[in-house]
Amino acid sequence: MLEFFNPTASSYSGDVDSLVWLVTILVGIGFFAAEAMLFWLIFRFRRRDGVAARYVTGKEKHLKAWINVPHAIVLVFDVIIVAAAIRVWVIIKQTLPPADRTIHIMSQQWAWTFADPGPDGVLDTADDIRTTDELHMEVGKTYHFTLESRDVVHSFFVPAFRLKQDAMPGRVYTGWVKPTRVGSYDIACTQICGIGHGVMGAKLVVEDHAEHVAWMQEHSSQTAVATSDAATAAGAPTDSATTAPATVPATTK
Ligand SMILES: [Cu+2]
Repeated sequence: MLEFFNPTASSYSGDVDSLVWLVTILVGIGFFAAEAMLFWLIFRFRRRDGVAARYVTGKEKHLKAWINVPHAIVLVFDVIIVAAAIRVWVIIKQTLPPADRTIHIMSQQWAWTFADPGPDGVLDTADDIRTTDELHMEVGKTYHFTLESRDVVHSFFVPAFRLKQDAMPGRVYTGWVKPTRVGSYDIACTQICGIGHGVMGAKLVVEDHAEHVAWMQEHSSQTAVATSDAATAAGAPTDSATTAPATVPATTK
């Protein structure tokens, strides 16, 4: 059903959804049990002629079960939720499966700049493809990403991947994702980062192998030409993706 509201497009998006369902079901059981008990007690101890109200402290031994049993149930639910959450946390944030490709993501007020390694599969080479506010990925490939911020705290959020990672200036984050469904998805910034925060969105295009190769060939040649032009004009070697995304020569927006 979560799929209905938000498509799932990564290898671990189903794990995140399962966790949301688990929390919803366990909290739902607790909610309905507590409400049912509340209404039953209201009915059971309603005012009746000839029955005097009693003051109950809860300290009586036979009444302590009303405190201890719900506590024990909530504790068991908590343990289940925490164990399931740790499992998903480890999958997404604490493991790094071998990468097919590595991309670089730079956030800044108020745009995303992406560097794809291009046909040679190696970042910081002449055929890198730099794009602004548009990221292309190949379905079924495992990607590592390095994420940075040039100015303030941003947060890289891809709802369809169920992936969110803050970007703090001065730190380089490494994460991974494996797109599993072809399509066009949203990328958003989810840390309020200034007046342009609301428009700091980008487009994610997950495409099959043939489409991705075509995209790479088209854009890596543009990048290579633009980069060599810029280098010739400046009389200097080109900067790397990680240190100078401001010199982004090609935009596919
Ligand atoms: Cu931002």
